[in-house]
Amino acid sequence: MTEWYHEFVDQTYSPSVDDLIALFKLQPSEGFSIEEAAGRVASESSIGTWTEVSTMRPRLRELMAKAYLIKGNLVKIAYPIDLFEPSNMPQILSSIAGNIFGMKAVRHVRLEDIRWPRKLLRSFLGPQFGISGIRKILQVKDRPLTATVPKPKLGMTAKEHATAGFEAWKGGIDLLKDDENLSSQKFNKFTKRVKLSLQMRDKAEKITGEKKSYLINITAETEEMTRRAKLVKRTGGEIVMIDILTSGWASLQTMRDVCNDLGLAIHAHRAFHAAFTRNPEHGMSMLAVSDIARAVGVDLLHIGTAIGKLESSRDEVVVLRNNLQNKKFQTTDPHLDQDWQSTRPTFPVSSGGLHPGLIPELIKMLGTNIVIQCGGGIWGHPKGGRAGASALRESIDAAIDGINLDDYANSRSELREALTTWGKATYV
Ligand code: CAP
Ligand code: MG
Repeated sequence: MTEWYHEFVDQTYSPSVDDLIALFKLQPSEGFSIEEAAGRVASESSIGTWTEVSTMRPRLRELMAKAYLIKGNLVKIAYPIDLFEPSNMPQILSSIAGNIFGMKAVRHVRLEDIRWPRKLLRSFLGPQFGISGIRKILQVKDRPLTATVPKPKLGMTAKEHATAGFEAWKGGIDLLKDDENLSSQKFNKFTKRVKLSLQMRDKAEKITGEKKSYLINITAETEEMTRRAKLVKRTGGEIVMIDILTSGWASLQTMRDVCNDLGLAIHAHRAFHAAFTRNPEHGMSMLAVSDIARAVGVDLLHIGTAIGKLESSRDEVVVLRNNLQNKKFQTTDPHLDQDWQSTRPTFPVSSGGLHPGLIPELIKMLGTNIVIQCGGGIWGHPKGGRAGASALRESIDAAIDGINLDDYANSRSELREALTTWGKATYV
């Protein structure tokens, strides 16, 4: 067997602005050095295979990826842009996040970060609305936006769902949200839910004098998603929700096009991400997922809480926020900076086990340019969803004004009851 993996390692190479850069964490299998592992990954993810081939031509050398930096277990690989088909995310990922995860020579492979070259980034649409577009829909300039998923997450009828939305909107919630596994089951049909909920939305807007919206889960096979998006538009909705990872990147790209024509924003739920983001040694990081999601063009994306019910570190959540919000994402080496150029920002959504008692800590960590989603933290309020929604808004007001939550709760019974129910403790 003639191997040429070493030819994919060149630590003297200095990447061109047109290269796509990927940062990997590699753990070589027994008997392999990190250089050998890096060469194999660079080879398999660009043009190589397990042996030299007679069809290799000198001109093809230009397309070889280069592992150009190796630091401990971290490896940076530069990919010539011509390896990739513009605006084809599945093709790009089949290269840099494809066969490599199963290579015998590498025990663990984790794609930590991606830097898009400008030309490739520009081939994707990016978010249509971005943070400012979503704020414009709701006419809320500065404070965090609020969202709620009615719970129990499945089983409510369309009417019960719409009524819950009405209560939450009246209590001060901006965005009603479907749960990730609510689509069009027999107990709660999509069309009926959308119609009833948006009627209630209009009523709530009249009563409160505030703009309200609804994150409507259209997740299904792609043509059905298109039909559902059209129905949302006809019925007066502004934002559709897609479970982007169970649906897949190709269908997200299709829906991004469809939503462009319809003028609808996309809320991205990341259910399934932990199957490949949770193991710190293998799979793909949530940061890489956020790189892909912002490029393709989601307007809102879940980033976690660090202090709620689901696993994520503070560092990770803050880095995700920065990567979604900023025009220039700057980070510490060996992670990769990204100039997002004209790609609009994506609204970071913090969700999962949140309740009013956690809001000051959350805002301290993430600031106010976020969406805060509370499901159980609203529907578990002893006085119901409307009171729960008011308690959430009160906790946000207190946090923004820097007022102690307990002091603020003295004259606000909804907040006081929320604090009595859940305290201010982090979920364990
Ligand atoms: C939150 C939630 C979301 C999670 C997803 C749920 O409900 O609706 O799906 O936040 O995780 O069903 O768990 P609660 P992430 O507010 O009742 O916890 O945001 O990390 O992607
Ligand atoms: Mg959910």
